Amino acid sequence: MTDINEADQGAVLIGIGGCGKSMVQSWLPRLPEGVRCMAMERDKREFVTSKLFEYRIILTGVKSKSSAVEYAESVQKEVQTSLTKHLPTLDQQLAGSNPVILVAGLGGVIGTWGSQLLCNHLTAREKSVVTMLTMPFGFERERIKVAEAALPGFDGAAHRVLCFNDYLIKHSPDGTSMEDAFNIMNDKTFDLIPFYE
Ligand SMILES: Nc1nc2c(ncn2[C@@H]2O[C@H](COP(=O)(O)OP(=O)(O)OP(=O)(O)O)[C@@H](O)[C@H]2O)c(=O)[nH]1
Ligand SMILES: [Mg+2]
Repeated sequence: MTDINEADQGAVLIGIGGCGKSMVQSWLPRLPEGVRCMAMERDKREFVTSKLFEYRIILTGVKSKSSAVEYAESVQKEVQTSLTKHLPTLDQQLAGSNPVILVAGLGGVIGTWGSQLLCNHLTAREKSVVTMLTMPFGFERERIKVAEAALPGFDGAAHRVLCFNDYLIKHSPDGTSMEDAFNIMNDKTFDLIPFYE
């Protein structure tokens, strides 16, 4: 069996949930050679094109849509149950890759709990984990509560980057559509990616 820390095959980016996936997608044209991209979502239909990611984890068992903080524990369990089935294959996919960069927006279900569970799983296996997390907008009050509740659960990561949508949005001129604004914001975060741990 392959030792998951055996060889150094370079960085892997894993876009988790809607925000994580969009960010990784927006960086694709600028990625250094050899960086691999993967993604995790709740549903196949969440991928406009699957070809962008060389490996996808589909958490089909996750039905919960709520990101209210009072349901956090049960939602987290639901994600854990679904994710556990994928871990042996994922570990093989990540064999020799270093660092593993988890990219997610906090406040929703998959991005928050999927990235946290993966962070803890990989850290326990002594992988070098980088988290690139984005805080929701201030007006997304319930999501901010979930994000704040989740943050301490990422303590195991070797390197952490925390972005704030309230700051990222300042890069978009007034009147920009939401879609364009996200594209500009996501593009701006490229320079923050620590490819080498
Ligand atoms: N910067 C940026 N932020 C985003 C983007 N998409 C969503 N967000 C932010 O990220 C937060 C989480 O949203 P998603 O990533 O869509 O949530 P999710 O993890 O897919 O959650 P579920 O759909 O509930 O499973 C949102 O509340 C937004 O603040 C994006 O493309 N760029
Ligand atoms: Mg989503």
